[in-house]
Amino acid sequence: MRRVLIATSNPGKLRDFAGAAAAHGITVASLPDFDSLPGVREDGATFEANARKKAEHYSRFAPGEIVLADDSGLEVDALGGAPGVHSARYAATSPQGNADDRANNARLLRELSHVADHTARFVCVIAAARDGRTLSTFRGEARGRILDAPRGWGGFGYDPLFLFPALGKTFAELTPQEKAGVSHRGAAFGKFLEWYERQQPLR
Ligand code: ITT
Repeated sequence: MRRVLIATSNPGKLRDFAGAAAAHGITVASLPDFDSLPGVREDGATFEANARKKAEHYSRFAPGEIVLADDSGLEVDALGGAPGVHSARYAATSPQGNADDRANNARLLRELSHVADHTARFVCVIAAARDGRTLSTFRGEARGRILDAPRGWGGFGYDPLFLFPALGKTFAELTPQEKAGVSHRGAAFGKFLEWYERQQPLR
């Protein structure tokens, strides 16, 4: 079975990718020894810039292989698109460190406590790189609404607060496969797979 390497420190993302890949007869694996590799500073102004930066950096540690990295986050309309590229560190006390999901969710609820419009979208940009060069990028989005209290135990990050109206469920109430079918990451990964299939004859 074909295998795609993913560079991420976030086990929730890896589960999402596994859910998205399962339907296509592809497996995903973390980049070997990912935890021992030097990190990369995610200081880009956009999801795309950070995704490219991560994919290019980590692909140097797996010569000749296509390595995927994703940069993603939540954009809340009434908050002018925040937390956006800062989603992982929304409640962080230092500029570099990520905050844990509970603290990030608590801050989001605080910021929205006196706001009527709770519409939001998740955005994911996947970059595919080989030997330090980005080959292509793929973007996906999912629109929804932020609840006043968490619901569900699956997923990660802001999933328990993100209601997907068409299903009447939060992303934390979906299985990884169900989430992949409607999520920003699933949409971006689907575009990657279309591109990947086209590359096969050339490789
Ligand atoms: P890597 O950079 O190592 O992949 P990370 O978690 O730091 O891991 P990002 O910098 O891309 O990744 O930050 C993404 C954050 O956006 C993530 O930590 C969540 O807070 C939020 N997020 C992104 N996708 C999400 C999803 O599908 N469900 C819930 N929250 C999500």
